Amino acid sequence: MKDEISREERVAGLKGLGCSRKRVEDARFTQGKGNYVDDIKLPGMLHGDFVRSPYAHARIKSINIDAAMALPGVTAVLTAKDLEPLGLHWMPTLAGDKQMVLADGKVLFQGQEVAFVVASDRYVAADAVELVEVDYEELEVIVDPFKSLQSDVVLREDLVADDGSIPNGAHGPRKHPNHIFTWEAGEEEATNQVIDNAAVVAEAEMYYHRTHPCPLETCGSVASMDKVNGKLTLWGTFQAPHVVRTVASLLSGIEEHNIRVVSPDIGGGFGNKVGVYPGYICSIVASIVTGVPVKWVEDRMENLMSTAFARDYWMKGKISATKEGKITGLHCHVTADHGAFDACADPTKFPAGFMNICTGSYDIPVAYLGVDGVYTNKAPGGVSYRCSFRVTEAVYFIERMIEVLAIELNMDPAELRSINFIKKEQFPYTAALGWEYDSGDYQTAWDKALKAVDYKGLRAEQAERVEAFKRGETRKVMGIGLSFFTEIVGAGPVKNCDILGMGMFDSCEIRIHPTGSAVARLGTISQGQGHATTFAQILATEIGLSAESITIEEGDTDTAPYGLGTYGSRSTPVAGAAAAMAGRKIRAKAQMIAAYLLEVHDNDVEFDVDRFVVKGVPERFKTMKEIAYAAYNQAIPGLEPGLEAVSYYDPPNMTYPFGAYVCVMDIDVDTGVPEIRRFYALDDCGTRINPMVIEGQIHGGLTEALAVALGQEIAYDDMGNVKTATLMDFFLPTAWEVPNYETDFTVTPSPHHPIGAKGVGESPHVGGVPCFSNAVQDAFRPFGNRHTNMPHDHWRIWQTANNLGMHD
Ligand code: MCN
Ligand code: CUM
Repeated sequence: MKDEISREERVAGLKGLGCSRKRVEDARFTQGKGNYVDDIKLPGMLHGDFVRSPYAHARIKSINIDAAMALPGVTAVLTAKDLEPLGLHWMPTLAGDKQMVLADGKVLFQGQEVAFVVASDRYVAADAVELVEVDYEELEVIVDPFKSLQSDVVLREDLVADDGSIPNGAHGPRKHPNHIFTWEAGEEEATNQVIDNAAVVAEAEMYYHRTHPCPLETCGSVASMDKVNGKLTLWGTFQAPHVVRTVASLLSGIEEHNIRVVSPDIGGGFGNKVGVYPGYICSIVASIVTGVPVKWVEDRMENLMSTAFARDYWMKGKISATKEGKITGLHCHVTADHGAFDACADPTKFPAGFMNICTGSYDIPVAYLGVDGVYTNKAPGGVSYRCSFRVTEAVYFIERMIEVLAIELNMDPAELRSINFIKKEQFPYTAALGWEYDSGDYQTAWDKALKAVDYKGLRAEQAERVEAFKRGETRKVMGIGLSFFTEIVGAGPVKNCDILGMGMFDSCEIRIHPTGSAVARLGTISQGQGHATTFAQILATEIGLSAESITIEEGDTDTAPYGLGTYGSRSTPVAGAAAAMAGRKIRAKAQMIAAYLLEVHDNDVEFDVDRFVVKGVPERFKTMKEIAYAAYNQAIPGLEPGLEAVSYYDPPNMTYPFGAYVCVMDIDVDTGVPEIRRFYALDDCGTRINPMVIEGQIHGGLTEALAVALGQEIAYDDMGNVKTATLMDFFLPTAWEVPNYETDFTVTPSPHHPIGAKGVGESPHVGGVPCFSNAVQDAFRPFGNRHTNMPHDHWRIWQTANNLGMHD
């Protein structure tokens, strides 16, 4: 047979790895054809709404639901008393703690769920919420974790024994009734010794404030209990639908095959939709009680006040070095504010997530990390916002410590980084705090970044600007923010990563249809990352069918293979690997079919783009389309009909993407307004699947980093009132604040991933926050600044200038 198109054209036709293929899901989203939880409307469906606590800490003396029940349209009002007989008034959290589903005797944070009203529509439910009378007795509020550890006020009375002793928590001994855990990594004594004897030591205390990802779509669920066949269907904004199914089964006693969990389209997750919320449980219980479907969708204020936050880490560091700037040791202690319940979604062995990646990109011989988790009167949670399990905190910490050390050494911070990078030939590299970094080439990336922005030129300009400022010729100072980050993404492996005992592998199942198109299902779930586009690209290259003819499905537990979901940028490292491995199984069978059809031995054919070719005889081949047809329609001796494969992939290690970011900023010292002149981001995520999707991920993550560094915060007053529960007060950047991002890349494949890909979704946030913050701090460095806390909003920046005497 003669080939009518060139090999190049055949490769391009696949739209496989490396292709900036347009996102297939956008045709739906841009035309209003997405299907979100709130779009689900079932016959007879009722609507739930919560009575929430106005107080951050109070005892509940009584709840009177009579007036609410009397309102026409109200079907039920659930309180903890109604859930108790079912054993559902408390639920386990993903961190091994337990959490009230509805307030049981007391409330522990403002916005806590107290009662669940079920009514004929959302408006009636909201009216009825106002009619529920709750009698509160206010208690002393604690919003400061340091005070919490000193206080006589016991927040979690359920965690103190009758004799006053303090039982162990899920992560070992607790020092105080309000203490959750102590977690340590590294060698404290050896580290202290090095630091005590070092030529140069820099110290810093920093607060990484509480933030919230605030996705466009808030959290919600629709539960439908079909009492006739005993089946529960639950639609919801779940980043891990299979985990929700297993947890729902364990909690309710309904057998797992009788529960179907569906994550439909999700309007942004950013970790906010990993946790299990009382609303999900209440919608299920209400559907079981009423016998009809029940929907619960929170509003914006509820989302900001009560669902998973990020950060709230108080970090204290010491870093030591030789006079020449070679780092010798690092000590870090964190006081971690977890709010009222420990509801982080960290793997069981890591109550402080992967904070022990805090040695960063540097070859630090000895280090120690200690983390104390503490209860306060704030909303629970802790893993959200492109964090990959506290890596954002870790990278912020080390990138600030480097800057502070550079000040101490009177050295250029770019040079200090270069001196200390883990070198290319040191990979795989085992860090002092335990992780084995898979691959990296930091110096090459760093040099490329510094050259791209003309770093030397920028420093010269900055020095001139300082002089001009001192001469009174300008009121603007200039900051050059640097950050170099190493990420750790792709949890598992199962042997050391699980959530509530559920091992962190992932999966892909492929079914090739007779005409050579396919459907592939995975255990992950896109919330905007473009999986329908990019997973098809991985498969296209592996199996030789165009991405255009491969449908990707995720999120329906009745059809998708079991997997642990999408967070911690684990989809590409884990499910992406499963996709490649399943694709290879397809190819192995296709090879046997091709050999039979071509009447040669299996080993005499080889794969070439979209076909199997007889070795050395390129005109003799069978395309994958022909092979697919034959798989179903031709009797092949010794082979079953059909062409399907499944892979459950337990990764041997995590992947370690990295990047080099530079931000150039001008700051008006009289108004405190920063102006971002330039932002350059170089990312290395190994093999790149879709450069355009990667760029989109980076733009989004950088914008969220800008938000967090420059103003976004969940702030509380001393009474535990959330001061930033509306978008009037909570800073969400728009096109107005966002600069033009310049993106760049290097490619250092992961040696253990089947296609060499690392994750990228969280990188821009992880590396972006320290970069923006360092830019602000660097602008004030020539005037004596060492460290100021984020968020660097206009007022705080103005104060920094004022404290440094720049308004005199
Ligand atoms: N990608 C690629 N090449 C690589 C790595 C990734 O083309 N080498 C592509 C992937 O194919 C995928 C996207 O980039 O389409 C992100 O992949 P990955 O880094 O594996 O991250 P996940 O898909 O697991 O997404 C999770 C990550 C997290 S944890 C948060 S938080 C976050 C983020 O993704 N939430 C998001 N980005 C988001 N983007 C949107 N639009 N919405 C969210 O809620
Ligand atoms: Cu930690 S936010 Mo993302 O992992 O869904």
